[in-house]
Amino acid sequence: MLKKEWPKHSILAIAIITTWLKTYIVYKTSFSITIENVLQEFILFINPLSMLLFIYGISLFFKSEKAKNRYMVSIAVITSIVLYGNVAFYRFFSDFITLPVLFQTENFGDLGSSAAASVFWTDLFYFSDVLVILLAIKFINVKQDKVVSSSVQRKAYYVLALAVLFFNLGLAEAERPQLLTRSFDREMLVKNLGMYNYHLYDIYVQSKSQAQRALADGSELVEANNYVRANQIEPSEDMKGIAEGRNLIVVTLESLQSFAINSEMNGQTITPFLNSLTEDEDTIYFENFYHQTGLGKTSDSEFLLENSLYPLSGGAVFFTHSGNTYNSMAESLGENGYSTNVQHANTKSFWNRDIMYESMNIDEFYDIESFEVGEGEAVNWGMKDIPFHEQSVEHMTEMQQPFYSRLLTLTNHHPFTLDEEDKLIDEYDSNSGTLNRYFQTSRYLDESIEVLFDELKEKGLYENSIIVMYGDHYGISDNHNEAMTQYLGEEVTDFTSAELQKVPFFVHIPGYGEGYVDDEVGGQIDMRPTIMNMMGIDTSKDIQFGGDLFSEEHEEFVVFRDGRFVTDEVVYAGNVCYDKETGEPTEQELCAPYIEQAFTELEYSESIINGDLLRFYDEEDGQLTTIPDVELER
Ligand code: GP9
Ligand code: MN
Repeated sequence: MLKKEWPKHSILAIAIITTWLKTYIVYKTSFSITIENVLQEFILFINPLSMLLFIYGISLFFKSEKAKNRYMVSIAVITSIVLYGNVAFYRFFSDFITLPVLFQTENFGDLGSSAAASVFWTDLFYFSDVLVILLAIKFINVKQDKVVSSSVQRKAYYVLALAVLFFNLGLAEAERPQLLTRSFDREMLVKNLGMYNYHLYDIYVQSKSQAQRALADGSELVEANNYVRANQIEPSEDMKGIAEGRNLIVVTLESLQSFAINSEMNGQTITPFLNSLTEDEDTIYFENFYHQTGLGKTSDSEFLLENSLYPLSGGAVFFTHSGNTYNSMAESLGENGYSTNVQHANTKSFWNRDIMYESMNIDEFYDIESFEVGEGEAVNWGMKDIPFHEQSVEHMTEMQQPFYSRLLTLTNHHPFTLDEEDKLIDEYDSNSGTLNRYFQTSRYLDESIEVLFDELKEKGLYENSIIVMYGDHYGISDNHNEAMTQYLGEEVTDFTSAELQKVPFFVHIPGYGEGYVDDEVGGQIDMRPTIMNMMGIDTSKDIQFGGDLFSEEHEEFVVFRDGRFVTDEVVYAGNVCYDKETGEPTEQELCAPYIEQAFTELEYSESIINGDLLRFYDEEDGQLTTIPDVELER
């Protein structure tokens, strides 16, 4: 029986196997997908299979042999087009296709003309499975069997397909935890899910946000805007325009938490240079400043910085809403005569930056391609921070001034590995290798900042710039509480954990002369209004959820992305209200009024992103653009 049936599905088997193998060969020859170990290679190998089983398997439902064959050829053609489309795109953009790029007409125009210029006859290989299937149909004599596949057979087949899918997902989860919820990199998605599954996932993510967008109209903005206006504060008069016309350099201090500043580890100073800045006459250091990022980590911090909106509760907004209209700090500075860019020695598709930066109107992105990584200059995630800063400043010498240049550091990133020669202090001695190494990489990051300052001075860029630096998010998660308890000498409770969300925030203004340590409670949401006021740009009509940290009116209320919050008196975490001073639980009433407000604030910000509501807003005159008769509160 089995023997008899085998030939019946031979075309199906041939189709699946050839498309599968072809896809794997294309992965290996037409894309540069980094493979670090055998497991990753295995995942890459099996990842086309589940989807191919599903779609080719539909042929089992066809009655006529002809229709069945025609269907399989069509699938081979469609999957080949998808694959080849990605190859063509990759040749020019070193990235995989995602729906938003197809709608960004400029991108597409570029692609069209350049792709046409280099179509080779060898590209026919990308369609080789179509040919194999056609030949198989022609020459293989499939046993003619009047009986259509039984439903039991089809069920068994789809159980197998599902099993392959879950096996693949399981391996991917083991290799890259939170791959789907965080979805940090297209390459990672393709590597773990496969090209075809990736596209389905991309379609799902993008259509979900498109649907929410389509349902939204400008009227929802009225409420959010009213809330923003009701909480709006007057920025500081003293700091207004203090850096007007200067270059603005914003440095993201990867994974740096405030506990490393002005403290020691086994008698060794962790961040000597940054410590010196806290006492520097040209620096204001904020010691009660918190990160507010969610799953989007670094990219969320960039989002907060540029827009003064909260990132999303699920997923990374850089991925899910990269097609939105934003009124970023870069855009405003651009309108005020600044050239704007981001420098980061990593692949540009990481966190979907290449696409999101276009939406935020950042003129240029110096990604890994703009840097020369010499021998010994890469570790862990990529280029080391010291050569990165040297080359970044080199780039600055060529920028049109005044510029806004944002530098994203990378060395102090989990798993915090360093080359021997860059270890300037010893490891710590806890049971967490992560924490032990963290001190060393933080020390290296600190060293690299000193290099940055020196380079700026040497290149004559220092005096006419303002340098703002902030820690993006935690480096040491709650998984290392035991080791942290040892380091801090006190148990890490929910209260401590919330306080550990403090990240450093430095405002360094060469020539300022009145530096101090500021204990104002603030968060990343406040960076945009604080910086813009110093740059002399009026943001009174912008929709921002933060406020100028230098203003007398600034409200000491920081909402974390997960709903926890901190004020100057209380910390609310794990549904318990703590006294900020003592860390002891206190009366719930002290937190009660803020609980609702924290929620409302996150909701309004989320509705703006989900509905892409800023497309209805004209920040020039603070008016809704589509519903002219709605009067906004001012
Ligand atoms: C990657 C870098 C680190 O480009 O920004 O990302 P993270 O994992 O910290 O979000
Ligand atoms: Mn980061």
